[in-house]
Amino acid sequence: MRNRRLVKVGVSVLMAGALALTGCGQRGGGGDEPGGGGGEDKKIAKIGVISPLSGRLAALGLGIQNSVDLAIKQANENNEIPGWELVLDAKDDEAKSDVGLNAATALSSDPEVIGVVGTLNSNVAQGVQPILNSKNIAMVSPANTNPSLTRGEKYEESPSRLYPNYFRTCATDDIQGPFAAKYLYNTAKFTKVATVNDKKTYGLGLVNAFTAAYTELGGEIVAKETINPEDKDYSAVISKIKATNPQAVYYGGEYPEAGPLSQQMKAAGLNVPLMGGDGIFDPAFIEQAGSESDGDLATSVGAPAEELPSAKSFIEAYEAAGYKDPFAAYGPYAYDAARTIIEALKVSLKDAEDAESARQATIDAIGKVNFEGATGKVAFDEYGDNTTKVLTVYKVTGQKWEAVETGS
Ligand code: ABU
Repeated sequence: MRNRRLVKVGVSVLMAGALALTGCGQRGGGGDEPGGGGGEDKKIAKIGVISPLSGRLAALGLGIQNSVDLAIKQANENNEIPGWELVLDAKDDEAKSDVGLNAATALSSDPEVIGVVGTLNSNVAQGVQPILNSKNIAMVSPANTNPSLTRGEKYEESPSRLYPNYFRTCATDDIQGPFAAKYLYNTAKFTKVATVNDKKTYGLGLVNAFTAAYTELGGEIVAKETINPEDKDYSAVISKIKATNPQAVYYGGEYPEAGPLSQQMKAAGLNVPLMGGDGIFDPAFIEQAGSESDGDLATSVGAPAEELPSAKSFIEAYEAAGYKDPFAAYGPYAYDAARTIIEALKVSLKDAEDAESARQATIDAIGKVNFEGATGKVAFDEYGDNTTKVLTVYKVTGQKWEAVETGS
């Protein structure tokens, strides 16, 4: 007999949900504790999250967790899946591949888990994808931007879908890199750029995509350097770059390294903008880069949430819920990733006996979703990529990220 758990959902769960919305509750999804007194019996379906909830990228990962939590609570309160209670099961991957593997293994061993939102990091996703795929658990990432995750290593010449369970709501680096290249070459009129990457899946892939587009436009890459993420002193790399007189440095990696790199560049007299991708788009970059970071640049996924009519209700609900951490770069995309799974569950759980038996139907239904999310229209192509691809260039202005150009 399949593992099937019923909870009684009544007045007390609604109160727990309300408490959680005010930030007083720890448990996601409105709680699965038996409610008191005569409520409806409900079956459980869990939506997992795998993202950095502690460590170097927690500022981004917590925004993902909270945004999924919000989507789940709203779905429960609106009884969007009659007869079912959705429950959040969030796991911390610490932005590390091995920890992500353990998180995926734990979630995939739980028969109540039907879908997972995550991961943040493309290199962590590479390990998580096959584990969840082997159990037919849908995985929807709000933040993995490396193109190979959906279309394989040869994503340009012969794209081929690797894992049928994998989808993502964000745009990808084969668009993000060229978007940055066009900004630096066409808009900023820079013809000489140095690149630095952290040798990881995301950072290296992003720099490669940038380089191809920038040289195609006519720009020159005057230096190609790498750093080790654990390094703290970038003086050797900066000396080499400085000798080539670049007009900007394009960095592939994340803010914990990009911030100090920018700060050390300026301190060493290399007073040119550092530009990076969505991995550096967080206030923590500016805090670490310091007062000389005005003029630094980043691209990030989507249009600025504050300017999107579609994101208005998400932002209002997020603020009303009182989460301690901001929704950050990927919050609206994580909310839409959770909404993607919930939309699919409306179909797959309708006549299902339990969550485990509805996993494949959930993957099938995700492939067919088409709805207006916080970030705009959400629907997936044959590889699992979102058909809506929007990016924005941001510039540090007065020690704040300010949007300067949005395009698709
Ligand atoms: N997209 C930026 C950070 C996450 C990643 O590794 O793709």
